[in-house]
Amino acid sequence: MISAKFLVPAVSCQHCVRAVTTDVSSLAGVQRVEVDLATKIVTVEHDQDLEAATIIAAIQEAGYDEVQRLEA
Ligand SMILES: [Cu+2]
Repeated sequence: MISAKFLVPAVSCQHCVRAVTTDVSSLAGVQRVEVDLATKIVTVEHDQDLEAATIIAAIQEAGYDEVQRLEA
């Protein structure tokens, strides 16, 4: 299991938290999604074979174009 962090600056309310959580959770291999509204950091626990690019794409599909991967 890998824990990856992404900064999503446009996350601003509980609606955003739900949208990102729902889209990322729907990916195969995702164990847990946590969105911190204060820091705008999305933490995703996932299987080894799920790539960061796939998670970023899911966040962008939720409507948040700017996504920055943070080093763990
Ligand atoms: Cu919002």
